[in-house]
Amino acid sequence: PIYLTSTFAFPTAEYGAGCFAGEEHGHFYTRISNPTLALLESRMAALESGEAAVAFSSGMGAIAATFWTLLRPADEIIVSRTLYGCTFALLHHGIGEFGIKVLHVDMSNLADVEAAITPATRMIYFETPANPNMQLVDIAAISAIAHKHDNITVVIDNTYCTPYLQRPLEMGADVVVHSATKYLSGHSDITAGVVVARQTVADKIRLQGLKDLTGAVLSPQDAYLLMRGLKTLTLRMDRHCSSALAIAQFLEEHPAVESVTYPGLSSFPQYALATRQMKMPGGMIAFELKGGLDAGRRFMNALSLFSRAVSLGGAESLAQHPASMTHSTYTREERALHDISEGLVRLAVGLEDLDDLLADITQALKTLMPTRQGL
Ligand code: 4LM
Repeated sequence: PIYLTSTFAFPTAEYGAGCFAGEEHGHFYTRISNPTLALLESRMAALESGEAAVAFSSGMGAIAATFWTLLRPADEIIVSRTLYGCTFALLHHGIGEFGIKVLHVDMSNLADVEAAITPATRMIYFETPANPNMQLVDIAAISAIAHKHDNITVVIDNTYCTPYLQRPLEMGADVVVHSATKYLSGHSDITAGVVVARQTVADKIRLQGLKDLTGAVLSPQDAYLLMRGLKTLTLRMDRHCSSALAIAQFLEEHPAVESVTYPGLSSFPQYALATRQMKMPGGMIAFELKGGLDAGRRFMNALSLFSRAVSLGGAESLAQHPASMTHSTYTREERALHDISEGLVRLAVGLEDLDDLLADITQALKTLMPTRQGL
């Protein structure tokens, strides 16, 4: 059932007081808990092999609540080099301005991560694969380094993979965050976020990060849609992955294409890690055309089945330009420093017929090829 209520009646005044004192465990206000959200949370905890989960109204709500709950001024957070644009903005224009030191490290070099840890380090945070350049981070290796120290929480944004492809808690991470707006819900019809963690950590994130600091509670109606999406997660991910692999292979062979970055290609620099850590290579492709940004824009404008749109994980295939869209929160200089090329085009491969997708890409690439007179 969808419990469309913001508040719950107390049978007695004493019971209500007990709820607020933490002595009673019933639902009493939906910003703290709701039966529909509780069902979603128990399913997400099970899928990620975690003890407990907390649902949010967006991925950014989940990430912000996690940072604000687990970090304090003078703490240090080590993050990977490339992150989703709004996570980067939250770090640099949000928590970084409140006295928390943010340190970006190339996590493919484990010694650099080790060297960056100080007594003030409280969190290591990364996406793998990273949005938008697909760089991977070795979850087990980084978790092992972090846990040689007291008090460092390893937090992983598992949006690109979902627990079907990668389960960070089983590899030693402490907390998983999701934009459930993407593959988990799967239909581009809601925004949602989820945090999965140990019970004590999840309780803290619920009572501080969700209840007091962000108030970013998911609507029960959207929790229902998210649970409906979860029922087809594996079927959808199988299709996203098989189509993305075929498209990546096709792009790699095409004369108009400069480079393709996709974890399922043997040319992918971290192919061995991808095979070890991910069940399948996912539905996201980053690629560059010969002719860079200008060619990328012409390609995007020529697409007709792919939509020009940000986001990912829905049924519809999307193409976007990170430097001017999702990662325009970085300055041009910051993008150069963080390995986000100006010419990169990002594809979120959807569920349409593969031949139709390949035909659309083929005709769009054709517009970039030099035409010979008379042909
Ligand atoms: C996009 N991404 O890339 P909400 N973590 C990751 C993400 O890709 C996103 C979020 C968190 C895109 C949105 C426009 C790895 C979002 C943030 O959008 O707040 O649910 O999640 O196109």
